[in-house]
Amino acid sequence: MVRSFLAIDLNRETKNFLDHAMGHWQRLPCKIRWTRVENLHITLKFLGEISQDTIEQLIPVLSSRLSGLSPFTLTLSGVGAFPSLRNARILWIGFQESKPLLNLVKIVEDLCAEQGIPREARGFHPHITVGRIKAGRSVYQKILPFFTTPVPAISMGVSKVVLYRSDLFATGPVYSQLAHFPLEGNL
Ligand code: 2AM
Repeated sequence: MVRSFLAIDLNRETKNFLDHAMGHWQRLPCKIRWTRVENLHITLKFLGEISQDTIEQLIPVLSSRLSGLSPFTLTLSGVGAFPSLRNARILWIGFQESKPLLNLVKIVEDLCAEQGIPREARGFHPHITVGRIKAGRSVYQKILPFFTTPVPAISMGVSKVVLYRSDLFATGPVYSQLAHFPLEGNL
């Protein structure tokens, strides 16, 4: 079984901004595991542990459907936390609303469901996870500078979706690319 997920990679400008910002946030007085720069991404769909057979069936289906979609642009917007600011566990950077992104997620969910992969029960909220709080509850006050960080409206073109394998280690996950699906159509 392979733990895997579908994601959008970030452009250099976005990674540079986040790298710089995480350098500041690292000084916050709270135990937080910050995401390694090479691991930063937007998750489209967490596939969970799926079989090699499922992966082999999914790749051509995604490839043919996604190749018909057009590339689009995403723009960074704001910071936030899951499940809520007051009870922050996951720290993230968000995006401006994007219809093409929601359309892409719907298509991905439908295609994955056809292959027997359960649909995401929670609503889709596009984000980049930048940190995971490892100790402490109600750390809102301690990490206030995170929530007040100005986020520049950096835009990035999205012209492919990537299928990643995720291997978990004590030092953190290692992601490796299994396939990528260019968006090269006009839908
Ligand atoms: P994230 O996008 O909020 O960081 C690989 O594990 C990616 O899949 C992570 O980036 C993670 O969330 C996302 N993901 C979604 N649901 C998950 C789950 N139930 N367990 C682990 N990761 C999940």
